Amino acid sequence: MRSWATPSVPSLPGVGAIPTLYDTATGDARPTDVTNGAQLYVCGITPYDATHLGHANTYLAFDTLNRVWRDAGVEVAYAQNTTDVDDPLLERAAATNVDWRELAESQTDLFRSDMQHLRVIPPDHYIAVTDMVSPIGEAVAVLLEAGFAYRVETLDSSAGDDVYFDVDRAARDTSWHLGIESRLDAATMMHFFSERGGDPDRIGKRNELDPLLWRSARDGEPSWPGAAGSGRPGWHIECTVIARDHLTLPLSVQGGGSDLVFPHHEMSAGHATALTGEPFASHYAHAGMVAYQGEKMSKSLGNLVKVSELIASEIDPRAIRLALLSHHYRSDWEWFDDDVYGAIARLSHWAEWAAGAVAGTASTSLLDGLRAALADDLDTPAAVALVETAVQSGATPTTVDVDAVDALLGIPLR
Ligand code: 5CA
Ligand code: ZN
Repeated sequence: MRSWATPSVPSLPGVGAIPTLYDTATGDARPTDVTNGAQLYVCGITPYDATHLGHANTYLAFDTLNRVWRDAGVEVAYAQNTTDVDDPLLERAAATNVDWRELAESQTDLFRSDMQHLRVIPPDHYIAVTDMVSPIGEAVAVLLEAGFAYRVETLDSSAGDDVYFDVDRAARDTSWHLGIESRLDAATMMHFFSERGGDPDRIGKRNELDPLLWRSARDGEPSWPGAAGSGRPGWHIECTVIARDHLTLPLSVQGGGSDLVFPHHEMSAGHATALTGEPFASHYAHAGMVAYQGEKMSKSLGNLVKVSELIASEIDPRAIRLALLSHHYRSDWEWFDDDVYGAIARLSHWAEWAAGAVAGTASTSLLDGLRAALADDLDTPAAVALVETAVQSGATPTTVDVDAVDALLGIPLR
């Protein structure tokens, strides 16, 4: 599937350091593993109501990682999915009387345009689940054959069997187990599993936490013929197969917002290990949740501030980027409508400062400082503070200073 245009990224003198990154699975920050180049997978949107500032915040976190790796001379291979067939998308399409494909297409288009405005470097592989149904079905058949998956009868006599992943069998016969990535206790797992698309009460499952791999065809729902019967993919296996087929495993980083820690990333990792015998990723990285009006910004609650609406009201997208990067990617924080005006004022001071730049080719202390801050678990608030200090100092910048803000923070000032 097409992605979006690549922003220009100025080259900088010298090279930055390989970034350290906090890993949810171990609870510590350590250097990212780029033995096979950087292999980055970031979970994409479910395209039914895009793009709100929470989404943007998550994609900017991984865009910063991408920029820091590139600045360190690392080759980056980046894949992202769109969950363009799933229950919430189908429900929204039905509720608004729109064809689900049209809904997915229009919202994916909006997302592309928002990402381009925000100067996010596009993934090399931008992959729709509907384009991967066949390999996903084959992977489900492989898991059935190997005994990591089992069929569960549906009450609907017109439908075939659904297929579930056997978490206990995987824990017994592979290096994966529940908790390996999330480190959550059983009660918390159960809570998130129910809240985030799981079905603990489904009769016939071996373990309440076994996740759906393949949903057999139902009347009125989209389905495809497949190696495990006619149906459509479950949520977690889509990301496993898209990552496996477009990148080299283990991933350097499996990324997303913190609402994906469990069950999504834990189960995607379980499916991958059952399929390949290897761990899915070296790092599991998660961005914090952005709230609005006191609650997590979410499509289901509808408390959204959309990037496209801010841009339509003539807000400079660079100010949106600056407002978001002023928060640490791992913190949970709340958006207030005034935030963007602070960022607009700051951006205009920065642009005045940049307009006076004199030619420079050598590394500067601002460049060194930005590199150090960002290589330390993507500390963008520290990076923003360093630029602010340079601007406030009254000293004349060089073009290298200005290019550093563009290349590393994605904010062109000239
Ligand atoms: N399609 C799946 C992933 S395979 C999905 O979670 N889609 S989503 O549209 O719901 O979310 C897209 C990305 O935005 C995910 O990484 C999610 O963690 C992140 N996200 C969603 N809401 C917020 C929020 N309020 N703050 C920060 N990130 C968020
Ligand atoms: Zn995903």
